Amino acid sequence: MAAEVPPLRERPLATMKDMGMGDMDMSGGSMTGMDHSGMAMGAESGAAPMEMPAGETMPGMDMSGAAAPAAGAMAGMDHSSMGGMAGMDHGSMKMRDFSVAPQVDKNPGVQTISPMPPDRMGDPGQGLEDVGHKVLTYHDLVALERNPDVRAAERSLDIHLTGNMERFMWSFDGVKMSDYHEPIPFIEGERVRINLINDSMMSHPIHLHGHFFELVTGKGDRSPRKHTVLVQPGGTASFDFTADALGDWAFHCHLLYHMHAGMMRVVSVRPKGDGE
Ligand SMILES: [Cu+2]
Repeated sequence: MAAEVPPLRERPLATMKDMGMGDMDMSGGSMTGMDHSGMAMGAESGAAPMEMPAGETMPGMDMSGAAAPAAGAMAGMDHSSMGGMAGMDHGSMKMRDFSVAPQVDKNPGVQTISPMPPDRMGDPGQGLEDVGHKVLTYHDLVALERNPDVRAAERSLDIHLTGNMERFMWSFDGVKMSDYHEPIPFIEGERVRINLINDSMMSHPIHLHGHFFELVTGKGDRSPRKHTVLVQPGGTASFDFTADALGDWAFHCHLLYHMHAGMMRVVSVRPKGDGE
């Protein structure tokens, strides 16, 4: 049997939402006609070209427009099609404002900070917004069985997924694994909400070894259980987990070239009362 090769999908382009600029109405791809030419994203001088493909930006690509990162305002953007953001002061929206992410180390490895990252666990994913067929998201998942631990989280922890696409630098909270050896500590049995905040324009599938966790998607005691969650560009994903496996565990982006670049940390689950 033989069939025609189906046509390729349209090449997805990153949008304002992928830059963490809030939950705007992107229906119909209305942002694709925007004039990005004057928008400085972490560019010290001049404007880096902003219409980038959703795929990986690899070393060796033509990065002639790239400049050293610094706080960049979005002056010069054509805001005429940004209906969902009416009333906002677009002229002052910074794409590298560390005041919204105080824990993130300020260094050249952090190209952008998402100013208003929305929860994107219900989004279909880059390039799948307008494909004309049903696309499943994390919101469609329900656990078959009741979750083993349905306690509310005792504390929460924000972890920023940070990077610099032009320099191919990747990190958590602006610090790559090789520069920081302290593990993220947990006490045996504690239940913690982890909020992953993607400050980059790429998706990162974040993987925790040794544990399953429950995605926070409003499914109560039937929350979907995962060990890896995809955090979409400029957005957030949250999960609750019970630190029930003693020891040191890898915690990293599962795009292994991101992990190798430093987007990884050790999670250490310590016995109760140990050294406290
Ligand atoms: Cu990654």
